[in-house]
Amino acid sequence: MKRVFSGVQPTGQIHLGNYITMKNFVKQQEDKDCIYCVVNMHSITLPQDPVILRDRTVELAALYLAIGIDPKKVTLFVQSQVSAHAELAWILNCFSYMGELNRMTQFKDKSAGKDVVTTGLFTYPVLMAADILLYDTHYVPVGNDQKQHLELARDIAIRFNNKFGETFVVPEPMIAKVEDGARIMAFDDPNQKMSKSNPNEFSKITLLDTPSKVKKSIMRATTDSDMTIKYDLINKPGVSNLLTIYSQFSGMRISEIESKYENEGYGSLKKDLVEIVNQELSKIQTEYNRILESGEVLDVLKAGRERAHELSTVVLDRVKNKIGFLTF
Ligand code: LTN
Repeated sequence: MKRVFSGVQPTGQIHLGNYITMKNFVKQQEDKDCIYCVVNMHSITLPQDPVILRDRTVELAALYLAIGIDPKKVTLFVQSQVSAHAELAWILNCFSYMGELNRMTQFKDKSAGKDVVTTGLFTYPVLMAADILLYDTHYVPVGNDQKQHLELARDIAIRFNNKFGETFVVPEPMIAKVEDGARIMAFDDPNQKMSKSNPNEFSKITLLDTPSKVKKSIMRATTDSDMTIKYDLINKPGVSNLLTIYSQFSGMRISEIESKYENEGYGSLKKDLVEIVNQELSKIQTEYNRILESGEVLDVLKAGRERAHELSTVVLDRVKNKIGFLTF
């Protein structure tokens, strides 16, 4: 079975864009060996409140389960609980170049204008490479923003393999298509991606939002004055965004939705979308609360950590042998 690895940071709330990506994680569990990781070690590359970080770590795991990740099929665990990640990251740091890390656009963006920039932020992509390479990963579902990091992970793997012989599986990206909801845009500005860091609360919907917040966000969403309900990313980005979300939540094809609303205005599309989104969020929220209250999320994380530990030890020992570290 092909192996998939992906990580999500336990910072900020999960919005619809993240959710649609995570729904794709649920699909993968049917025919691939999926390893999903709460990457809290990546989160501390920027300052975090310890109490909030700990809560968010468990909450993100509960949310994974609430949206349909099946712990019998998937390995779900917390990065900091498997020390092989830190160990391999250190080793790979010694095979990564300042020059290539300096070219990472995310680093340039996140460090721009800061007085203090930690080396953790700088070597963040090396830790991500370690995450992926530790599990002989074949595929990594990534958005556009992470493509460059995955490319670096491949470069490091190839470089190491060339020097020491076949050690790492070289991972391939799995890039979602725009029609599959890869680019969910902000409600207040459909030319910008929906983002955790956007300060306008109505720019996004998060999975734990109330029905009235969902309603306000969608009803206020920026559209255009042309009034026809048509998917056209260039001329009608706002309406196209609503159609993409509608399609992802209803399972209907975009063309079907266009015909359904042929003689209708934006108001009725939006009203129905509010209903559809609220129905699904309400199911997720009920499940989420049940999972957190029952404490089952902690059992899942313990089992996940065991399996992740077993798998990663094999690869880490392989690496240690190659570079001349003792493994007994
Ligand atoms: N950098 C990623 C999170 C991440 C990740 C990974 C994704 C950390 N390690 C390994 C895929 C594979 C992000 O911020 N989206």
